[in-house]
Amino acid sequence: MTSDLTISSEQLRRSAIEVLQLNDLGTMTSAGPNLYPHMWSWDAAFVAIGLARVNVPRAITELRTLLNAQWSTGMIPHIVFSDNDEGYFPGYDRWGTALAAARPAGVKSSGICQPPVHAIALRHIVDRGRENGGADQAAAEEFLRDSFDGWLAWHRWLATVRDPGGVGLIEIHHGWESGFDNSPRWDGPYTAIRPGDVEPFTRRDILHVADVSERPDDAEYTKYLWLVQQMASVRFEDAAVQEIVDFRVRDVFFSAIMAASSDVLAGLAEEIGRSSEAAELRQLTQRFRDGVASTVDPETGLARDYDVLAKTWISTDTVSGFAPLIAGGQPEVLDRQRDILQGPDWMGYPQLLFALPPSTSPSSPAFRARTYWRGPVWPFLNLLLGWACSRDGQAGLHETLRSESLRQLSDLKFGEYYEPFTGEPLGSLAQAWTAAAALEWLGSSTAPGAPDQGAE
Ligand code: 2M8
Repeated sequence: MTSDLTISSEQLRRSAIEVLQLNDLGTMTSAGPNLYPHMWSWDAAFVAIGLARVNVPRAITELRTLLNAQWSTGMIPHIVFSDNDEGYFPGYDRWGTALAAARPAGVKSSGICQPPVHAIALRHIVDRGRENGGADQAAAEEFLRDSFDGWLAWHRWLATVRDPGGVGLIEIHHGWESGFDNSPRWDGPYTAIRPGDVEPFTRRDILHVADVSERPDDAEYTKYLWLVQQMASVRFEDAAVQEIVDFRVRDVFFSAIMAASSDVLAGLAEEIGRSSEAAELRQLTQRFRDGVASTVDPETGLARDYDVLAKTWISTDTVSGFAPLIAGGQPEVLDRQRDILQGPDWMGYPQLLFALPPSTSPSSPAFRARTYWRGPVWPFLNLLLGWACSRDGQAGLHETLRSESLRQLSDLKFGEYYEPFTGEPLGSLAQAWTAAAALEWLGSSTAPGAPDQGAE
């Protein structure tokens, strides 16, 4: 248990709630107070999980706002813009989505997507609603019935448009779609990109971090914007984007979330009597589990991405290699992965301040302790891993992730990401999904009736 938590769980809970309030824009939560003044798709799902611990109706509002931005194709965009036009680049105008035929009227969004964690968030909302009973239960169950077709359309769009060949792996068209923006996973595909003329730009992200070297550099941003420009040139029309875009990668971690979320959505479908959709979603679960398993390198035991344009596997020592643990599936693959995860290259790396997996293994030459997706620890990912452990009955690993996460988060800074050796919070402080992760960890005990986590 977390005997060395230096603050009480009540203090942590209160501070986490304050961070969500600070980011609360009314009907959406900004991903971070300065750096990210809009709603991000997978951040919103984690935020909803945290909110469901304290305010079920507000958690519902979060997902409803996101779903209102769903395109007519079924795609859920990765950013829903708030009215703050100043704070973030690229903003709505630069995206060029105003000309996209599939974008819903009256909503400002980007034109790409992020991993589909949303059904998992919906499950949490329904569960919290039922625990609370009364109005919370009624609202959560009504939201499940009302929103189900939207989530189903989202999964169907991913399964058809982003995996047309049915290989069980989702194709992404921008590193931003993975959520692991500048991970070493994408070095190969980005190195191959030769941007054409990119309109001049002024970045805002570097105004909001203490050390600009933590963020991607201008050359990387030029490529990011080139891809946006390419997609805008065909008005974000799905088939045309796939024809022209310079980044086409089968993302194993995205695919694992697709498998896990489809499974959860299938369970929810059964609860509301949608049995044929439940069967369809179970098939998707199997397809994407198999797809993820097919990428595992027999030598390293880690899952890999696939570069469609270069026709090569992408092998990196990044946390995405543990995609099978998220997807679920074959016990022998998962057992081996859990051993590797807890071994000396990952959670057992001797210099780690907390036994939590860095985004890149410190044993890898690609590891950078302070650079964004190249090494720091990301708290929301640990929550996702912990959730998968609970699903699979892995109480021991769940408890390690939980107690170590609570120790990490007891600095009350709610960093976007953390330096693995010193525990320094980096990037945006008061990051919404980090606060949400704290709330969920505090609320989710593997041992029913376990004592309060504070040591005071
Ligand atoms: C980061 O990505 C955005 C672009 O989408 C950025 O750097 O501007 C990533 O960490 C992503 O995973 C996350 O959803 C987003 C907001 O927290 O920030």
